[in-house]
Amino acid sequence: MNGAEAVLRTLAASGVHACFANPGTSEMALVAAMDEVPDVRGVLTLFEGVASGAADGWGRMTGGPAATLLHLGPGLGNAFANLHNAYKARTPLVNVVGDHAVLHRPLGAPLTSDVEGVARPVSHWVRTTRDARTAPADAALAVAAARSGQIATLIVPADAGWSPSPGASPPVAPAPAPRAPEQAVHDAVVALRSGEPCALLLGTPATHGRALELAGRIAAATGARLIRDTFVARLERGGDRPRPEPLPYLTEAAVQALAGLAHLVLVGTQRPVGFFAYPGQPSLLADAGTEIHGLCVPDEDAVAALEALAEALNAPPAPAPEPVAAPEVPDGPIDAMSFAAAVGATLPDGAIVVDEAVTAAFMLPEATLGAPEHDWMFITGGAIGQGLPVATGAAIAAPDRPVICLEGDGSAMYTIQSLWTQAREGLDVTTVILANRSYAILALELARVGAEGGEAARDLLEIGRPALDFVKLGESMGVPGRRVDDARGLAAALREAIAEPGPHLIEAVL
Ligand SMILES: Cc1ncc(C[n+]2csc(CCOP(=O)(O)OP(=O)(O)O)c2C)c(N)n1
Repeated sequence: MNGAEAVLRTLAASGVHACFANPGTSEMALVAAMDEVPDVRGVLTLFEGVASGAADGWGRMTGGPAATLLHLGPGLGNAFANLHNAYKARTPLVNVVGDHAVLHRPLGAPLTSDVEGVARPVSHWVRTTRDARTAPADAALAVAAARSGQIATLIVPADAGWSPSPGASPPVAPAPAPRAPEQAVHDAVVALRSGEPCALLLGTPATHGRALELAGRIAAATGARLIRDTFVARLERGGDRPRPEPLPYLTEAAVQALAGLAHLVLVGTQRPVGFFAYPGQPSLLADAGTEIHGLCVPDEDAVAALEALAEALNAPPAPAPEPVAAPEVPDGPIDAMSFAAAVGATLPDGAIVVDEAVTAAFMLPEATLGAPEHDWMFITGGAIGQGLPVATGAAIAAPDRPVICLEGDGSAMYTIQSLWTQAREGLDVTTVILANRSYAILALELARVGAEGGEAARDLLEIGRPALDFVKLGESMGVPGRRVDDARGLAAALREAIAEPGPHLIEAVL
């Protein structure tokens, strides 16, 4: 067995069952090993940003890592933006990046670069393995690092792949998440019992599963407000689940939402900070007079901290929230309001929603409040081009659930190649492209930062010249599509696309 096969066998033995790949010559031994290790499903992507985003989507849905297979520094660099989103999401993910053979690397061949340097800002764990003997042991360590919510990047020189290896390494147990200090639980109890206005602010580790349920119980028992970070990796919603209020994206709205709180208890997150700085606006969003209590930081065990808090407060199960009727879809054109109504009226049970709708997303949380149980995934690191790839990875991870990707037209064009992978793999993804033919959010931001733009500035913010034809783009990659320009037509198209298996595209003209 060579080093490449030993690495792949180690990944499989450690529970890595998908590899989103865009390989090159230095990864050929790893490519060849795919035939020997059918437990790892190789999925070809036509751009590395699709591979990294798809691995993010997989990790968000399964809680375990997928791998990417990338080609030296340039391939890893192409994957960077969506690795950044995955890094912020704390998604478990293993990058396997090929490099030149050890003796070839110093010779200045064209693809030589500082691969570790490219990896570092988007990796918690980076290692260049030495040879075919160390490669499988390093692969096991990479998976263990990933399993504790990290991005692990393993760089494999080509000769470590093609040389003989003693074989696969056994899995390495991940380090358990550290427990929040008892004092932090005690401080939160005192704050929540103070009778003063309190809120729990939930970050990614607390917006699904047992943690969300416990947070709902604690809020119901104490009267504290339940708020969530604006963009979390995975929010479980719908049915009888707790309904944390979203912290608004706009600084002034977020400041208003947090105003008047005496105590803010942070659960798996940091103190709230504006997405950007704006002249004359604060960067820190909570009132200066609000006492901030860190129950647990993102690395710590949020479930254990919330269990301890719920027990100390003797919090009973939370009552089911009031039912909310599905919205009526109005007659007329598609705008943020009617788009949200069409989504709210059609969202099926068990859906996975990937939200990169940008300015069209503002009304979605309210319009989908009464929907059946579903997951909602946000753009965690603000780097656009994540929606289509994350939807692709989520669909592979959860093949029995409908995936609905709500996608701005500008954002879609970063990683539109995802559609090809969706068609090739036969994935059940319905993509709605919000075709407003502009970078609308940037037109808003231009004014908000106090910049004055004329015609030349506006020209950099509109994408209608020439007009993009998403139906044709989809069809060229094997995804059937249709164009709609009214809200009821959108709702009908959504129903049809969701009912029919396989990928579909709807170009919704705003
Ligand atoms: C990787 C990356 N490049 C650029 C940006 C800046 N940016 C933020 S939103 C945006 C345009 C989004 O356009 P679209 O998806 O059409 O949504 P709209 O604003 O029109 O609602 C851009 C270019 C970014 N956030 N990330």
